[in-house]
Amino acid sequence: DGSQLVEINNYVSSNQPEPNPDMFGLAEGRNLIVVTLESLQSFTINNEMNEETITPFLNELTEDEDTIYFPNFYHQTGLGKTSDSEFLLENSLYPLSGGAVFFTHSGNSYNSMAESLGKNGYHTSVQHANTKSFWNRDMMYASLNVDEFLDIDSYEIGEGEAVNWGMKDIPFMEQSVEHMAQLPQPFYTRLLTLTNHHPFYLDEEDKLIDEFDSDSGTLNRYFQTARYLDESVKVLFDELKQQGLYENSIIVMYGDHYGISENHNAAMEQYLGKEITPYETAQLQRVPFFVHIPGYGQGGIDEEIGGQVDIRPTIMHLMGVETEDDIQFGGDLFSEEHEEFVVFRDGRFITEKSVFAGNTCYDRETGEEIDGAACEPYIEPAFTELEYSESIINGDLLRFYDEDNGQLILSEKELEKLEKE
Ligand code: GP9
Ligand code: MN
Repeated sequence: DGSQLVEINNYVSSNQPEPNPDMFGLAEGRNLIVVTLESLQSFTINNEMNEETITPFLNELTEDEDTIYFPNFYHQTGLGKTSDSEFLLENSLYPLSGGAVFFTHSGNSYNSMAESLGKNGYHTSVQHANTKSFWNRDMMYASLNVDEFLDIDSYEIGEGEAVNWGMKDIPFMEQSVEHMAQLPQPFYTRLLTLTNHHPFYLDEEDKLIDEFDSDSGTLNRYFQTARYLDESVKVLFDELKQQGLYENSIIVMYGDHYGISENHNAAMEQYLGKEITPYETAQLQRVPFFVHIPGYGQGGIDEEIGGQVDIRPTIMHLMGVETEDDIQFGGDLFSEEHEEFVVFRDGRFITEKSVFAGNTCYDRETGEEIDGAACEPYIEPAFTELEYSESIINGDLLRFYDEDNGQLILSEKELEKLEKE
């Protein structure tokens, strides 16, 4: 019942880092464009495959003065894959350990970023060229208070414009920007890409680099589809400029989850030129996170360690929206007080000094096994985070919370019960 929320609320409120005053409100009033970079892992960024650059446009952004790039950023998804990443970013809650929360708890009350920005005068939408019921998105988006879902019916897929799972990312970006030109402003829109998805097939004309040469066709092709995704991001930026939407927007991009599973470890070892230990597997869960603010001028590489649960507070503060009364598990990555502690959905975790994976404690920088004492103090907190988040979802506890004034909504009986405790 609602009284469970008291303890959780105390826990999350005491862990909220203060916004960084230099970043708070920097993008206030601008359009917010969030791009999900399907299956993109950070090892592709600023890296080569047989002397070919994998992500030339994103690489440029890592050195761009209007962009902040986070190389130590991890996905925290479970079985719900893309949908889990959406859940993390909208709610700053962890997804579930079993099953996709988009399917199991689409009727819950949430306090999503879409809802909150909606209350701040934003039109909110998601754009994705797939059927609306995939991952139960149509149901979940209603609960997340997304105003409009531009699904496959909003796209014109011409001859040769589909491959693999559906519409190719380049025409998808072009048409999504056309949609944006029609949206009421300011808007918050999320674009979900699709081409860089297993099994990573492409038409000949879209192969901008060669395949890799391992025994895994999956990994070999992955480099090509990642290269194509990168090209589509360049198209997005170009189209936004052409439509006059660029200057007054900010563009946030993140990788949703791994593309290359552990089934391809032998091929990955060949590519990386090192053995894949549980430490390396955990480090391979890094996904790119970019915040691009036209005109910012002070960008660079931010080594802060964070995860998808941190996206919501980070963005909300940039948009000038306070989140101190929100029940969220992440923290603003720009805050001086942000804690470097990333919990994976399966209980592995990363701290400033250590990586805990395969029940072993590793030095985060060197990957050497170290004394378990370095990880020990974090095992219980990692569990608590996941457990509290899970209780919120399973008990639909946010229906007992009024986020507008930060008050718990408890019945007489629940209040009595609390007094007795
Ligand atoms: C499907 C797309 C891919 O609409 O989001 O889903 P995934 O398999 O990556 O979760
Ligand atoms: Mn995905």
